[in-house]
Amino acid sequence: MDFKEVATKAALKAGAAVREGFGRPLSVESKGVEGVVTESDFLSERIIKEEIRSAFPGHGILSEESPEEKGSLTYRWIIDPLDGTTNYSHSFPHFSVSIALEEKGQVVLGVVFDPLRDELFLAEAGKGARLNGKAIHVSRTGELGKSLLASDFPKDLAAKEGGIFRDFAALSRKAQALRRAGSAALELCYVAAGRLEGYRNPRFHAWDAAAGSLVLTEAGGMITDLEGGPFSLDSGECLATNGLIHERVLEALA
Ligand code: 2AM
Ligand code: CA
Repeated sequence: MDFKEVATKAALKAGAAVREGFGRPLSVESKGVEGVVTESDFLSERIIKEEIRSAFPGHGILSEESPEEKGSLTYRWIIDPLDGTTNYSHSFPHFSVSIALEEKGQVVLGVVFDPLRDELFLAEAGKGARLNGKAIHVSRTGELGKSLLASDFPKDLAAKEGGIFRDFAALSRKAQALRRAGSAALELCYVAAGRLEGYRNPRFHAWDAAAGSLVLTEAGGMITDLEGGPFSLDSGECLATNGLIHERVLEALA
């Protein structure tokens, strides 16, 4: 099997397990400022890692719920076994499984699966982005006032920095509407699919955005840091849009 097949199989299998646990009583543990974790996070991670290890035993793996496994210098998988765990733990139906593959530090494959809606977003570098096999593209809306935006941010940042809410209020006033939906990977794919015009996140981990950022750029979207500078998974912040409203968002927050 090739990279894409393994990633897809792993996402579908892990997603099915996550869906199985949805709405059932689960043990929910606190990770402090990092939010919560459930049995489904660990189960999903085990399933994905097993699929990857059996196909590509030498590859490196960075996954949210376990220490990084250093492997080949060329290939590293970046996994969020359950993105949107807070939603999940409340039976709020918005979460995903996210799997990306880096080759020499560049994300070359991204798969984000929403098991409740049976939506699989997939992108390969240079080959476009697809939702359940059909090509997707960002929206053509150029006006902030007609844009649906989303923003996620962790609770500890909200407690410490008043700026987060000032930005949130400014975007709420200028956009058609603003959501705080809770799954960074899925929100990036929604910008890619034209369901949102933009998404802003002042702090994420590499696993939240690795797959979604490739789906977004392959669908014609733009992603930068919060000031409009170059985006990287290590920078831990992003503004992702359809490209047309990017400057408008930066101006609205200047
Ligand atoms: P998670 O569900 O995998 O924890 C929600 O605000 C989004 O931010 C989700 O993608 C969530 O991922 C992520 N997230 C939650 N807490 C975070 C933290 N402390 N730092 C960075 N990202 C976080
Ligand atoms: Ca997670």
